[in-house]
Amino acid sequence: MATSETSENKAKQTCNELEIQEDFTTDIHPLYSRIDRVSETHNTLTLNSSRISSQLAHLQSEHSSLTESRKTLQNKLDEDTKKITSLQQNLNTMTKLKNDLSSQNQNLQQEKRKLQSQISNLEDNCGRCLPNWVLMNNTCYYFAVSDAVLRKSWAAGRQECKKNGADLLVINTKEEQEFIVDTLKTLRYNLRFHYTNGFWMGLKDDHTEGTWKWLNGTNMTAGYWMPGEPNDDNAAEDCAAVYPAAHPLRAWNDAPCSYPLKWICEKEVDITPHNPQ
Ligand code: 2F8
Ligand code: CA
Repeated sequence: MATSETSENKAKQTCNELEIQEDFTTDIHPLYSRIDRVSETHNTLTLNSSRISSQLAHLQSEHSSLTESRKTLQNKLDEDTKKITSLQQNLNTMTKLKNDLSSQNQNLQQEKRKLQSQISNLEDNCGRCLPNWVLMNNTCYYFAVSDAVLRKSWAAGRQECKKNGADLLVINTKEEQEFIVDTLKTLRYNLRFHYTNGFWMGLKDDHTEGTWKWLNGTNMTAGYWMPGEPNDDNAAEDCAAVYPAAHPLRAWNDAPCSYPLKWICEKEVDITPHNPQ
């Protein structure tokens, strides 16, 4: 009996153990499976994290390299901008210099033409006229063309002529009129026509309006007036002036005697033999 009880107990114990094993497969095994999945996920995340870290390091390195490049380029840009500004300033200076030189060149060319004309006058005059005076048919003429000579009234212009033993211009012939206007135009080069660019002559109508008399007392017969002149503008124009007009035979105007203009003097050639030392 005792033996059979023992066998029965053993069988019961075996049954209990089997029941425990059955519980293990249903409760413990899923936990292990979850642990595996978590572990797998952990591994994946670790791998990703290390990849991201590596990419981040790469990007940081690229960023600092690009920042460095940007700094270098910015410095280069600043330097180039400075150079461009300096070149622009140089260009402006050079352009101004070029313009100044060009204007100086023009002035020198003009001066050269004047000097050449004076030399040829001197050569032609053979010393018979004063320097800067022009000889024509035994008469010396002075044209106050120089910019250094200020415009004056008719009376003051006449005084200047008298200082040199001359008087204001008297025109006796058509040829003399043409010579005067041509010479004016030659001497004044690019001088355009303007009422301020007139030259007083020795011709007035201050005694009787409309009766024009030369300084030598003769009445004017042939007049080379511009169209519409003389018009005694404002009833105040009693002195005559000649202008570098396009048409040499239409070149006179009457103007107020007090108006400031240039003037032309004339003087007979001194027939005393010239005896240079
Ligand atoms: O229009 C002709 C007129 O022009 C000028 O006056 C506006 C002249 N004046 C001087 O030369 C001072 C006039 O003489 C001339 O008739
Ligand atoms: Ca007039």
